[in-house]
Amino acid sequence: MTRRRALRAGRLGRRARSGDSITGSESPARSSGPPVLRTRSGPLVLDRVALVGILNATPDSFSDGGRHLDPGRAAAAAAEMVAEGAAMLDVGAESTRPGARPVPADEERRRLLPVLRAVRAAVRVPISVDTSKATIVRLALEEGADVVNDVSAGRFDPALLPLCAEQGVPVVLMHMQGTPVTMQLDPRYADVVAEVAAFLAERAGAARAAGVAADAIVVDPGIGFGKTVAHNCALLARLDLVASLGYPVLVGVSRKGFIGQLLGERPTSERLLGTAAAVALAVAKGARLVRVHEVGAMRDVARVAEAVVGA
Ligand code: HH2
Repeated sequence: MTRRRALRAGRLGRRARSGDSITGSESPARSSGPPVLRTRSGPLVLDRVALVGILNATPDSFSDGGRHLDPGRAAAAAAEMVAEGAAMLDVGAESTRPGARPVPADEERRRLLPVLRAVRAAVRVPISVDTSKATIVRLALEEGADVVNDVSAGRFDPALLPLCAEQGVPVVLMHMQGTPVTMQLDPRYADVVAEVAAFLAERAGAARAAGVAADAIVVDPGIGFGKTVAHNCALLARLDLVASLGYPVLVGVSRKGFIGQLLGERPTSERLLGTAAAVALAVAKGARLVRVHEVGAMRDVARVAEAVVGA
């Protein structure tokens, strides 16, 4: 981290501890009422927590790898998730689990497009495409995707944010330290929450400088992306600092490694209740979108958590 970024992160950390927000002049001007993501498939009104169902068209994703490579099976899973309450689906074709190597664009396209086509035909809710490549974004938008979900927040491909601006589509900007190959080797922060918030403020600024509208930006602390168990817990505990940036916050905790580690090396198939705890706490601290595998179960969790928050 540069000295300037470290100083800024330190300032953010101090302000967070003193309870102030970090929005200031950089925050998006927001009219009254809930945030709304305007997508080609209609508005996604975030007056309630939106459940984002995960569909990975990959052979190797850490949890659902291989299950949705077949377009017919992916479409059936998509329809089921929507019936269970998914407000959006996130379709990806490149695993970003720790240690995963980048997938060439040709391979990503070959996996993604048939699945995306089938899913688009099966559901009407907005679909986000989980990719860091502008060429894939362009093709996915032609196949009916509505939102871009970039785990690199526009850093891996400089053409991605200008393309989102040109196409007028919302974009999810996620924090990651390093790359999927390196990120879990030795993640370090002086103050993880302040540094992640400062990074997201900077990337939101980059998106706006590229022409993306303020109300088309979603930020995400990137749970599990270059973070230890303690870092992930700190981010969930102080997620309100990220929310205070003024953009809707998306959180992806579903079945992730830190839950397995907290529960004594539980396999991914046995992390449902751990995921539920993390989703409830994320909602309590301001998450407006939660990216999950088990939509029906997490809908119940989110509904109860938001009722308590709003009481
Ligand atoms: N997590 C994963 C992938 N994409 N996108 C956002 N915005 N936030 C996340 O937390 C996030 C994400 C990793 O989970 P998964 O897709 O289930 O696995 P894999 O990367 O192995 O495909």
